[in-house]
Amino acid sequence: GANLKEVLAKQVPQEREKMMGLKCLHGDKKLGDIKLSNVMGGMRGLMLLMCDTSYVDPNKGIFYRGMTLKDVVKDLPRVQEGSKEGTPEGAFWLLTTGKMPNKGQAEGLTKEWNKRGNVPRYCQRLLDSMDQRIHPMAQLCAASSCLDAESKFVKAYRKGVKRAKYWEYIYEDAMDLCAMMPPVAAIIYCNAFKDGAGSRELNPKEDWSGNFCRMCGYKDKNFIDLMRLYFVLHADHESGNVSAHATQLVGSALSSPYLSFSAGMAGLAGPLHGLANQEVLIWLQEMIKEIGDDPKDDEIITYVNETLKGGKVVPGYGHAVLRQTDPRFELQNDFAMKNCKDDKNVKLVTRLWKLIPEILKKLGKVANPYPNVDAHSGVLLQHYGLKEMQYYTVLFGVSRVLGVMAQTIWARALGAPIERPKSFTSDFLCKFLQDK
Ligand code: FCX
Repeated sequence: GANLKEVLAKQVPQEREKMMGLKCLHGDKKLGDIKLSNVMGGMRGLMLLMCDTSYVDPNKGIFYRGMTLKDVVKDLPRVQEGSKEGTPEGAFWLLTTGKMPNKGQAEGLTKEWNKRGNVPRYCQRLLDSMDQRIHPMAQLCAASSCLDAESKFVKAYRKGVKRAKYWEYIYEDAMDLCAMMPPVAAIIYCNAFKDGAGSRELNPKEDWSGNFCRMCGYKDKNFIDLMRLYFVLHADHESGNVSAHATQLVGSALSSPYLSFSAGMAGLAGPLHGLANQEVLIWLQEMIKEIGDDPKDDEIITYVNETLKGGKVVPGYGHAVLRQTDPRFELQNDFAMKNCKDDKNVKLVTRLWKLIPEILKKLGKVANPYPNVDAHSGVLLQHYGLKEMQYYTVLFGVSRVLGVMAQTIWARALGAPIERPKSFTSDFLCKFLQDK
């Protein structure tokens, strides 16, 4: 079928049955032990969540529905004439259905989003009224939460729709939100950096990424391909990372997808999560200011050590789950090698990749000394002229909507309950553990 909702409607009963079976068969079995150090350590390492859209292998990186990102990037249908990269719309199809779309299916989604993507006037007015001291990520949160007024789920819920049908309305909201994301993000960009100039109309002949780039004032075909790749790579990373988990947590209260996405974006805005791509570039530029854009290895090593001595982390390095170079870093590096390998910053990033892990290893405490997704994206964006780094996390958010909405559709389809872990006072835990 060419229609995503029809495909999902067939899968939902099968998946519900599968989940019921799983619970009946294994519901009482243990998944592990909880130590106090887990509880005090951000719940690392515990088998706590179920997520079918993607899985992070510590060494091989992220899998979308069982496929490595390298295969996803290779196999996604090329929809737009002349484009060398597959579309994020196709990645959304894959994340929701579990199957790689054919060209017609991917194209169908592009067309549908072009129809759904008009941003209501009140949301445009809200964005236009924003003081420019408000960070673009805070603007994105405000825009997506005000769009709650569009929610078809909220209306259906008020009318008393049956629980088994929730997902159908959540699906509509998720599709609308995905569709509106490029124009919302483009308005934020143009207001912040182009004095509000720029088109706010979607062109039905262009895809999601093409429309976004044009609305922001970018026409270079290679740049649009970079954005297609970028949006595919940043879409999903399991459900335990801060942005995905915040989205799921808030969604579990049956808040609309607009509100739960806004919560997710508030998390993405943090410096240890999505803001790292901005931090990487600031750090890189400060380094260049101090030691030039063609420094010797020694100078780089000294600079990195100074960052560490200052009690700061090296942005773009390390990961809570990954224990190898992030394939999302490598795929961006492949793109750079094909399209702009002589760019000075690109060369510097490649050199840092060789030097920084050795320095971090020597600290003896960094679980993953290798680069993550954020170590590369900034220099590529700079190369194509998108230099406003305060904006970079918004790009991450535009992409992340795909993964977290795919997860949200399934969470409601499978009736995931409201999340409510129990907490205890430290005194209680102290007493409780004394006798163990
Ligand atoms: N530079 C310096 N020290 C680092 C480090 C880095 N890049 N990464 C980890 N460490 C330190 C930690 O600060 C911690 O030190 P402490 O015990 O003195 O507090 C120690 O190593 C152990 O931390 P670790 O278990 O390796 O890492 P965590 O799971 O706690 O944290 C993040 C993971 C990603 C938060 C951490 O590596 C970091 O701060 N990296 C830099 C910021 C960054 O790039 N974030 C983006 C991550 C990702 F891609 C995303 O979510 O968007």
